[in-house]
Amino acid sequence: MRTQVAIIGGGPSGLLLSQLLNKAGIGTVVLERQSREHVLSRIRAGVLERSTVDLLHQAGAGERMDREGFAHHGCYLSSDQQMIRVDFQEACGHKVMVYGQTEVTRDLYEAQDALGAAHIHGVENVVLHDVKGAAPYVTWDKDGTSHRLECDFIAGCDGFHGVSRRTIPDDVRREYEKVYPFGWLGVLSETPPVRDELIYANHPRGFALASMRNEMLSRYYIQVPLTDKVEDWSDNAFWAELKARLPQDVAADLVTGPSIEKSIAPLRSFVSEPLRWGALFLCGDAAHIVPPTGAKGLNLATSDVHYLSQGLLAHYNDNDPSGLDGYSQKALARIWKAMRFSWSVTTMMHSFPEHSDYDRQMQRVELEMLATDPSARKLFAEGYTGTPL
Ligand code: RFL
Ligand code: PHB
Repeated sequence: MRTQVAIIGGGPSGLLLSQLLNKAGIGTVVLERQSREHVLSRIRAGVLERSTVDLLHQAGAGERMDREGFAHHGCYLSSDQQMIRVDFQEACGHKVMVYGQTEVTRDLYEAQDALGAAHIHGVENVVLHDVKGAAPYVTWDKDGTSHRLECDFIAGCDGFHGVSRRTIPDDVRREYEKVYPFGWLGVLSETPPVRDELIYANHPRGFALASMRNEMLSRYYIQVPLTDKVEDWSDNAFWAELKARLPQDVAADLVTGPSIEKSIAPLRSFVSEPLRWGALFLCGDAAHIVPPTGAKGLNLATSDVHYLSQGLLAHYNDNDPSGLDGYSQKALARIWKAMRFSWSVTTMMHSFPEHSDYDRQMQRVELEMLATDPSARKLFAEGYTGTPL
């Protein structure tokens, strides 16, 4: 089997890349370890920056998002009982879209089906070969048979635990990592959201987030120690803890109900450089992880895909190597800015076991600046709505 671009991983990065390339007449094969149903059952991101919204339109996968997504013109940050609203529109002239990653993925799969793009699910033991040589190829096993795919390029879109990044030798790869001493316990429930905008809550008991998917689907998170297990948290215990961390007037309005999904995600910041090694290009979570506080992970994945697809188009259409040669540097410049934003919001909003009274004063003054200083709100709004591509 032969294709132009072999794509490892059929999450949002792999699907969007495949879609943008197929639309431009470039052949791809997506190799995904899980079934499509499994990929579509994962509950993850909820907030799309304008650049992601634009890219989904460009990919021909934005129609349902336009109908069913919700434009958000601001969000709240709460500090104990105080609610601080950052008006994105007023502070920087932009907005974000609330539309779940599950829906983005579903729309991309449907757009891929319409183009007849090639996907192989249930692949095991994926290995990347001759990545630095003239004839790269990928092998895998499926249903007890070995397969081989020859290609010009390989896109590593296989997430943090994938095989692509680890194919780059240790002496080439430089990794930067910060692991936070807590995780987020998330609950999805068929209840009306407590407010019509997101609330990021700083509270001495720990961080909480009130988010949503639509008028009858809420997504809430609370900070928990890394040692906690999902089974430790009954629905009742979750709702009681969430209420304790939200301002009292907000908590009084909270409608609770049975959870339809409950999971714990650890928080980390991670970057692996470079993003290119020979014919291999890393995109999305395969190359970097941000803590979810800034809502940046999916948005960084789509901006990587934008830069890579532009580079591949210039290569195939104009024989111009500059986009591919500059991919790593260009994508990393944007990635590091989003790293800073996600780290700073995470640091401002969470309870850290090692925090002193001094650190807590720093959090208080940062939140106070957001409440009182338009230039602080502008910086936050620009970071949240996203750096232009
Ligand atoms: P994914 O989604 O992990 O997809 C990678 C795919 O590769 C497959 N795979 C393999 N396939 C073949 N062979 C192998 N060896 C393979 N190994 C892995 C996997 O099965 C999978 O299908 O990475 P991708 O495509 O780069 O997308 C990244 C995003 O999923 C991620 O950044 C976001 O979900 C992060 N994130 C958020 N991002 C935002 O922009 N806004 C948000 O509001 C937001 N909230 C979140 C989040 C992530 C969260 N969790 C669970 C970590 C909230 C949470 C709780
Ligand atoms: C979500 O709705 O899942 C969500 C929203 C904003 C974040 C993280 C997660 O910062």
